[in-house]
Amino acid sequence: MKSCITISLVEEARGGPFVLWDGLEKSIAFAGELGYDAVEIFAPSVEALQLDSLGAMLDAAGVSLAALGTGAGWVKHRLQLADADAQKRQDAQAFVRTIIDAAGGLGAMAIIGSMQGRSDADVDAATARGYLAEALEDGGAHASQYKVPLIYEPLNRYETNQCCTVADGVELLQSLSTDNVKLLCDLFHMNIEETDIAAALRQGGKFVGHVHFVDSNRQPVGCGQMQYGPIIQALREIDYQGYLCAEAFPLPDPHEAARQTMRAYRYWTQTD
Ligand code: LER
Ligand code: MN
Repeated sequence: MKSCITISLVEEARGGPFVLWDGLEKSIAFAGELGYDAVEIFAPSVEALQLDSLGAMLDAAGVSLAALGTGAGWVKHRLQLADADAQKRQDAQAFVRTIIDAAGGLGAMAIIGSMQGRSDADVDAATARGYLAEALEDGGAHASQYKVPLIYEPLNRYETNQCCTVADGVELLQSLSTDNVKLLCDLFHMNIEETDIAAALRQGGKFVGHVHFVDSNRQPVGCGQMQYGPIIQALREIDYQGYLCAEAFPLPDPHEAARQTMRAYRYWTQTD
């Protein structure tokens, strides 16, 4: 399992669960200094990614790009994939495609989390789920040209009513014709929704494509009450070889949160 850390470039997301906030170049360099294998970037738009120099920044720091989040489509542009309005759904899908293209060009995955939207008074549950499935079909097929999966993240009940558990996510992915969509298992959401996190990961099996590595209270690993032994054991059993990516509040500060996660990552994966 490889290490990864989140970088946010989205000012509107201040206070959110992203570790590094100090701009692309400094954040990537710092991730490299600490020995992280990769970064996951949350950007307001493709323009903010400085694609003409991002590859060089990553190379200089010796880190890979694991993934790009699409959440700014919702947080900043108020677009989501299950919107009642067909034009807005189309704009949301177009935004997702720009992120898939940017990520794919660097061999990285795009993540659909908050962009999945929710059912409400205007869109019933089956319709919202159908819109999401269409978007995942489209995005999964689009991502395949880059030989990377599209990543879909079940979220806790306070953030979506689409899929809140790994089992829900697996059911949704199994209903698709593409097999190029995988699940993001965020331990924070799982701690709220799952009966048994390790059992859920085992059930996720080959569908598990990315992990947000965080403690029960969304603080860095080791700062809450999550029991990591059974979780790491389950990930080993399903032969998970992807990233354990720190998506946590930058507490007590971004640098210490990054150091704490790296200490915890080394402790839990030392026999890998
Ligand atoms: C949101 O709660 C989350 O977990 C992120 O990964 C953003 O999509
Ligand atoms: Mn997450």
